[in-house]
Amino acid sequence: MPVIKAQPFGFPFETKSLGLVMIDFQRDFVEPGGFGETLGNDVSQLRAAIPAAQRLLSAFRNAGLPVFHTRECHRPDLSDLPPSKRNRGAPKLRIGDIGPMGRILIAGEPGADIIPELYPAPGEVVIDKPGKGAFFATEFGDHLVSRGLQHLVFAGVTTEVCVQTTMREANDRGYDCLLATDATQSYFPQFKAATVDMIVAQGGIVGWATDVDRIVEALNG
Ligand code: C5J
Repeated sequence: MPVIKAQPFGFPFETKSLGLVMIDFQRDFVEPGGFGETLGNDVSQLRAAIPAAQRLLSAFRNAGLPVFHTRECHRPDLSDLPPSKRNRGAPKLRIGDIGPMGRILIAGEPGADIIPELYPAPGEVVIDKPGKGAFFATEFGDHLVSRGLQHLVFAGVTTEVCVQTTMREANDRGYDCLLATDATQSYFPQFKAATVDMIVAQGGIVGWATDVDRIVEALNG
């Protein structure tokens, strides 16, 4: 079985059961005027993950392996948006309000779509999710089961929120999860570092972590 060099130890995988999960690389998180900025974040920080995420995406596509993209967003009628999520804090614009990229975090609006640099290719599954985790209230789990996947590589934003939540959900469901450390980013560098540390701690209690070069190296055999 091939093994990817990783922390806390090598990540063994079978190519036939390997998939890539690209979490929430949406304009609303990465570009000015979106959800991330309304919360007071410097969204430019997330761009650091894009070049490595592009290399990872190309490697999976070239290997003919399945790629999943997720988008955190809500129905236009807000029926899947809990009031607790809409009303929390004091953002400049709330979810569903009209911003420069359309309604904030609403399915079908330009801001909720994936950034052009990492746009899904035809045939790649795109999961719209109302929560931070990709399994909650979606068909994501069914897609993984129907393709017989067991080993999942994760990239995306933000590391400690939707990426970590989805990795934890996947780990609890019995998947082997590997975080691509340079293809994920947070608005808070210390939170990214802490997330990587807590994923690999205690013998990989949530999973594994490594950089994109190690993953590409292993995919290229
Ligand atoms: C956040 C996400 N940070 N995609 N969502 O609210 O991580």
